[in-house]
Amino acid sequence: MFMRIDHVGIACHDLEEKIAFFERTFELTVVAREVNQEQGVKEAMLHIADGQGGGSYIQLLEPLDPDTPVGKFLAKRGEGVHHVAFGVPDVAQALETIGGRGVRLLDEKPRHGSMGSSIAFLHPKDVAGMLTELVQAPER
Ligand code: CMX
Ligand code: CO
Repeated sequence: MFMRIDHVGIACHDLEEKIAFFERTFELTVVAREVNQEQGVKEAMLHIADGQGGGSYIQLLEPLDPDTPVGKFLAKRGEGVHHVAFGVPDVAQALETIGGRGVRLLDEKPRHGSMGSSIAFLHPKDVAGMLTELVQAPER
């Protein structure tokens, strides 16, 4: 069902500072920067590699507001890994299948994600404490 790891999302206080750190330390390149009002974040995608089914990335996330998922996470836990995103061929279908197996869905329907993707989240308490995102690449 999962094709690959699409990205690892990292919560940070200062997006520009963390972009500079990942660029100089790991020689990664920013391929997209976006503000996603619906998710309450300012974000950057840093490319790692290309594989079957699409690329893999580090997603750096700065909250737009303290009262957002990433803002609350930072206040509670500080900077660090916020979620892991799996690439799937069809998010709506994956939600139906995974929801049917008793995992709470944070999104009943796919939403807009980075670089034109469709995304949806699964409750971390039902996935071994890991906030899980499903990502479907945009139609080419
Ligand atoms: N990873 C693991 N556990 C998490 C978590 C995370 N990122 N965020 C919250 N939790 C845990 C908390 O530690 C808490 O556990 P305890 O009760 O044991 O302390 C529990 O989940 C509830 O957390 P909360 O702080 O009360 O927060 P909420 O329940 O209000 O929200 C969540 C948590 C996961 C439902 C919410 O963050 C959410 O809907 N996330 C999905 C959307 C999102 O994260 N968007 C930003 C990324 C966008 C993108 O990738 O494009
Ligand atoms: Co993400």
